[in-house]
Formats: sequence, C-alpha cells, structure tokens
Amino acid sequence: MNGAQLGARLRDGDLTVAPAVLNLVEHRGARDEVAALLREVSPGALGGEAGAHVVGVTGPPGAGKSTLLGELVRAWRAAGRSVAVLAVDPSSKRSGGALLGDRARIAFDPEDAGVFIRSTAAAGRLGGLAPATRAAAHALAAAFDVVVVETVGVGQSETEVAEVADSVAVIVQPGSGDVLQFLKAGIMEIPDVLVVTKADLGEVALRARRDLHAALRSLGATGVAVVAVSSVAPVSGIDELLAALDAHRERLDVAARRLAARRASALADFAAEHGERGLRALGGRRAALRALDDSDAGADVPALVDALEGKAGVR
Ligand SMILES: Nc1nc2c(ncn2[C@@H]2O[C@H](COP(=O)(O)OP(=O)(O)OP(=O)(O)O)[C@@H](O)[C@H]2O)c(=O)[nH]1
Ligand SMILES: [Mg+2]
Repeated sequence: MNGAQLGARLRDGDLTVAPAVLNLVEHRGARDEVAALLREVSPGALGGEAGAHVVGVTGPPGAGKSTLLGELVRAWRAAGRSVAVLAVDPSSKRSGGALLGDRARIAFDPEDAGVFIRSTAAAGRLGGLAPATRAAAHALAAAFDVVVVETVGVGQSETEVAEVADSVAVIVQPGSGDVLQFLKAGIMEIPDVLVVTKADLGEVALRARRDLHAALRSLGATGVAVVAVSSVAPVSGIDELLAALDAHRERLDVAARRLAARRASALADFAAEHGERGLRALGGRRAALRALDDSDAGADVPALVDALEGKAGVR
C-alpha cells in the first residue's frame, strides 16, 4: 500500500495499517510517500482536527513510565478506547538511569487489536523529536482514540513532546530533586499534568507530591494536576490520572494547539534539512514563524515545509 492508501485507511478508522504506517515513516527516502500519507489525514482532508487525544509522557530514566503506561493502556482499553504508543527509545546511547535489566516493557495483550505499541530509536537531540515519530503521531491520531508519545529525559523533553501532544504528562519518581529544581529554576516547561510514581513507597511519595505541588503554586501554575500513582500492586491513582488528562483535554483549544504544533514541526523539519543557512535564507527563525502564521490552517507539515523551502529558494 502506498502513502495515500494508508492515509485513506486511517481516515476510515482502520487500525490494522498501523505497522505499515510506522514502516513507511521510518523509511529514509520515502519523503513523498509520507507527504501523501499526511495529506490524506490533514485537517483539510478530515474536515477538522484528528479526533485522538495525543498524550505526551516524559520523564527521567527509570521513573516508571513504561510500567505506568501498561496500566494506562489497560484502563483506556477498559473504557473502550483504542491506544497507540510510540516510545522513543534512547537505550543505544543511555548512560545513567534505570539499571540495565531493571527496565520494564509496556505490558499489553498482543491479541488485542485495539492496542498498537512501537519503540523507535531516538534520533540525535538536535531538532527535537525524530520527524518519523511526529509523522506517525499525526497519522495515527486520525484512527486511534489515544496516541501516546513517550520520551525519556528532563528539561528539554517536555518541550519536544509538546511539539506533537495535546497534553504533556511529566513522570517523576519520589526523591527526584532534579525535576523540582528544574521547575523552580524555570529550566523546565510547566507540564499539563505531573505524575509522581511509586506511591506504594508511602511517605516519600506523598512528600514528593507535596513539594511539587508547592513548587507549581509558587510558579502560579495552580491549574496543573499533581497525581500520585502506583503501577505495582496495590495499583492506585490510575483513574485519577485518566481523569486529569481528560480534564486537560477538555479545557484545551485543540485546534489552536495542533496548529501551533504543526508549524513548530515544520520549522524543525526545515531546520533539520537545511540548517542555519536555510534559516538565514528565511530571514531567521522568527521571520519563518511569521511566514507560517499566514499559511493555510488546514495544511499538513510536509506542505508547510514545502512552503518554507519555496520561500527560502532551497527547493
Ligand atoms: N515500587 C514500585 N516500583 C515501580 C513502580 N513503577 C515502576 N517501578 C519499577 O521501576 C523500575 C523502572 O520502571 P520502568 O517502567 O522501566 O521505568 P521507565 O521510566 O520506563 O524507565 P526507562 O524506560 O529506562 O526510562 C522497574 O524496576 C519497575 O518495576 C511502582 O509504581 N512502584
Ligand atoms: Mg521505559
């Protein structure tokens, strides 16, 4: 199946094409096919924004993201919602973090056609999320009810994942003072939902939750939910977390956030392809964003990149 056919199947709600979609977007040199795919699922083609709730899940290595996602997937499925998880795996160049062999995989039922999970290797830090991950998230959002993008890190990763997600959840484990410090110092963007894992550890988790809550309050971010969860028995907090994510999505101007995300993605793709020289040809990053402001709101990312390339004369 080519890109356009895959896109049409997604538009019809066909979840079985998800593996083929991932293979296509990860294929180097398939740029035109990926553009055709994204055109079929663009807001213009869908008659509005894709219906999925796109959720970013990010946090330091070993915080408990994968274990938590196993529980979240189970809860979303129990609520009748289909789920795709795109996990960006930095393991090839991992230094610290979860001990080797201490990493949990996302647990799911392989027989369940309503769940799709794929790990992709992380591209370099430059330019944020790999274009393949962003393209996959945009595409799958046309068919799945929930699309999760999981990234590892703290400080930069919430900004990267905000390029595609409607709601960003930052996951921390008790005693991770770095996240607290990063928040207070403004190094880290304020998340939409904060999650403290390993609540089964007791007092230390409650203290972490209180400290994070206080830090957010002092930053004036009173609307941010701080949820404590345990992903091992006795499992707790999962329903609260689902409710907090849904509440954030309900408050959100989805169209505005997606539009901003597509424009940021286009600029990132353009910069990855043409570097500083390309940006200079556009008159700098700000001028480029201004140019994108005037573009069609229903345009997909490849179309926006095309427009930038035309403007810069680098096509
Ligand atoms: N006690 C307790 N341990 C947990 C909980 N959640 C995860 N863990 C453990 O914490 C370790 C790391 O969990 P992962 O889910 O792999 O964490 P991660 O954030 O996905 O880690 P990376 O993918 O390496 O960044 C594993 O040994 C888990 O069993 C929890 O709620 N309570
Ligand atoms: Mg993990």
